[in-house]
Amino acid sequence: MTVSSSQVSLHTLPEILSQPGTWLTSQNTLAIEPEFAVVRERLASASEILFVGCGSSFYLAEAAASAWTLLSGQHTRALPASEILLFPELAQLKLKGIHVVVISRSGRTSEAVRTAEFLRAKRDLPTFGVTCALNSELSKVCDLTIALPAADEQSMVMTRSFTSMLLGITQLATAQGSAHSIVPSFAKIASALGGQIEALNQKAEAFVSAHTFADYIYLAQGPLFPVAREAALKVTEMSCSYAQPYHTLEFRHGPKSIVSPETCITFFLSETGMEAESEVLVEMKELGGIIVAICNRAPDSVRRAADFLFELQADVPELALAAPFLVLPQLLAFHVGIKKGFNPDEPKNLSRVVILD
Ligand code: F1P
Repeated sequence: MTVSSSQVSLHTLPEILSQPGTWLTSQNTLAIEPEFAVVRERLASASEILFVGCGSSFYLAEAAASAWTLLSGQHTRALPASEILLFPELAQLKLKGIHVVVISRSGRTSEAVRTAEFLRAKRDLPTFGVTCALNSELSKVCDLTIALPAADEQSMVMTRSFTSMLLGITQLATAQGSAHSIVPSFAKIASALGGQIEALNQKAEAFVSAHTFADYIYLAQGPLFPVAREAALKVTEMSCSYAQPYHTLEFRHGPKSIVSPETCITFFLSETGMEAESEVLVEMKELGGIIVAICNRAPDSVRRAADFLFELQADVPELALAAPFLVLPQLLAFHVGIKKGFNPDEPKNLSRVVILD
């Protein structure tokens, strides 16, 4: 007897499905938050912005860094908190004018809080927090902190918190008079996804029911590469499946040896790299892989080759695609977890927050 997802998981699926609405709520919250304008002005003067996080929040830091550079032209980097704590010299913190953004859903992760404390107190760097928790440990050690409580989750794994904080940071970058006005895009991506998310969930459940995979590969380039890394983490956390992210064109240089009918290969197709990336997709289909194609609009070659095609079909700048492109992989990871007998609300071996002694 298969257990239905609603009998096992009480939080994760509703939280995934709530993302379009949560994005709009969070956007409106930020627009009226007093700290938002101050953080925006402080970051606008940075010679470089260092984004920091742990786990999903590190991949979020990478996605935020890409979006920020594309929007504002400023130099950015992303590092896991542990790298700064263990190898501060390698973190190259001596450049004048570095500002730091520490991302933590809980605002309690020891490595994230300790890093914020170290950078502000020992390296005298302006340090800002982005979290989903109010009155957090993180806020006590940062100059200023932006909170998105509507995006917080009951569940262990990060889904809507990841995409909402990414869009929130993108909103910060946009407000600096960047080349693109991306804030109007949030309503467009929420509407484009909201109109199809229930059907997408049912299609994802049916796809997972019809296939059993031994390996999960996630491929992306540019601002979508951190999305591939986060998607790989989701299927590992929710279903204990082995997953690997690669830059799409890098996959040809060796890792493609793994491709078989038991390999699920998810392509996050950018608009900038569509021609080159879709050639890899067609090649991997010819090698026998099962192809999940995620794009804004699919060229005919992708439409013919994909075993599962998701098109957002929204008239938005490319970097606004990162958040909505994550929803299908979250749904697929959830249903793989249910099929394998796990409860995605309480993943094996995991705690909601990593607190160190
Ligand atoms: C970071 C994190 C999550 C991970 C798990 C444990 O949490 O590593 O990325 O999925 O929930 O905690 P946070 O610092 O963003 O609260």
